[in-house]
Amino acid sequence: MLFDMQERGDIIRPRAAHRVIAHLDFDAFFAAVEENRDPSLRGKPVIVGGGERGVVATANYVARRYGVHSAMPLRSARRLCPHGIYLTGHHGLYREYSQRLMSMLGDYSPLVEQVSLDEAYIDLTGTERLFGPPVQTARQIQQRVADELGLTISVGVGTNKLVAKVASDYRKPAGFTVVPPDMEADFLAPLPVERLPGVGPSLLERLRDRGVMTVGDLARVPAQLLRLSFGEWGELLAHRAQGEDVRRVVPHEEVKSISREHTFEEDVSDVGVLESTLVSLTEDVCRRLRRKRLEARTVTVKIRYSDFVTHTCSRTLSRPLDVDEAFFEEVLDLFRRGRRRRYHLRLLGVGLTNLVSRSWQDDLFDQRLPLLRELDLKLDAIRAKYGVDAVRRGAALPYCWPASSNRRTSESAASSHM
Ligand code: DCP
Ligand code: CA
Ligand code: CA
Repeated sequence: MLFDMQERGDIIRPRAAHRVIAHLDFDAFFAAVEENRDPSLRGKPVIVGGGERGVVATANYVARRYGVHSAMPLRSARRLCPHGIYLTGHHGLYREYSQRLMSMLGDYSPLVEQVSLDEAYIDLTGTERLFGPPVQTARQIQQRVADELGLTISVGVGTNKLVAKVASDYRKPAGFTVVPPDMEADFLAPLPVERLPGVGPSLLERLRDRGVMTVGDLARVPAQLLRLSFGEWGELLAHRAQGEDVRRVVPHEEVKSISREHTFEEDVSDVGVLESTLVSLTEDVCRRLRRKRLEARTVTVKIRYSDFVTHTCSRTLSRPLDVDEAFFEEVLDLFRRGRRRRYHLRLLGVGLTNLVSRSWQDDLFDQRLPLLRELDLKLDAIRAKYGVDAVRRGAALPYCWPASSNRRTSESAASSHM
């Protein structure tokens, strides 16, 4: 099989002309960690999910044979697999494994980009002199993960992120798929078009209406036509169908805090104005939190009175979150309790600290969170397109921002990468 090149570890030779990028993804991540924690689970169907009304976060491969899959209501899972072992999970432990993978990857290249708790890209271009052929290095990493973490990952290697990502999903679990240079389009062509990242259900439906089933079908549609149908995204799609992707592997700085403050042009005492300002500030920091794929546990409100006396008060949530709604109440409550003097206010600030990469395990705990997040992400998308003032929640309305000069944004970062 062309792309199943287990034995041809040297197939990608780094030349200046192309990059070597690997994408790594843990197999059945939460369930696999649970099996490590309790080896007696091995070989049995294991389902990690929460509460009686919750959904499946993941199922191990044994449980998947019964048709159990992520995001399925637990009730349906129990019907399909009544003798399965149902666990609510150990999220701190998942983070620990995730961090151990990331720090291991840091041994091989400074260009490591964590995409979610269980996956990352690593750019191995130019590492040949230190570690030998990059494909073999990717193989070694897979072996080290098995030896040191006791977990399997699936790995895809290619000349860009898109191809590496699709390749890591090509064979699972414990897959190792290499797409040689100039074979990108051939590799993708026979795959169902929804394997391309970014092709979700609604786009898929529109593509199918036009007879596009595989990536190859898509590659044959003139770019012009795709642009007409899907705008800028259509153009991108045309490139993706050819296996082209110029995105770089960008290591995240380890952001320590995200904050924003607002200095009033004239000191303010009106509670409506103060609270709507806090709502706007909260929306702003949460949007930046989501953009960085982070969640925060601690929220801080800063209050500066007209005489420059400044107070800050903080609260730490029982678990990290990233939805606006979760922080509104905390911020307003902190403000109401923290404002102890009768002076007018000169400045308000909202900050988030105790940041961790997001896991989005919320459905396990709270049925409302996915809906709130969907709303937040839609607002984020509208703001990215039309500007931050394009939409505002009612709560943020009574007060409109004046010129942006008196808003200050800050992010403090540590120098090390994740
Ligand atoms: N996850 C979740 N809810 C979802 C999807 C995923 O909580 N709807 C969590 C549980 C997974 C982890 O994120 O273990 C990683 O997600 P993946 O999509 O990579 O799925 P798995 O690692 O579980 O399985 P695979 O072997 O298919 O990668
Ligand atoms: Ca995975
Ligand atoms: Ca994943």
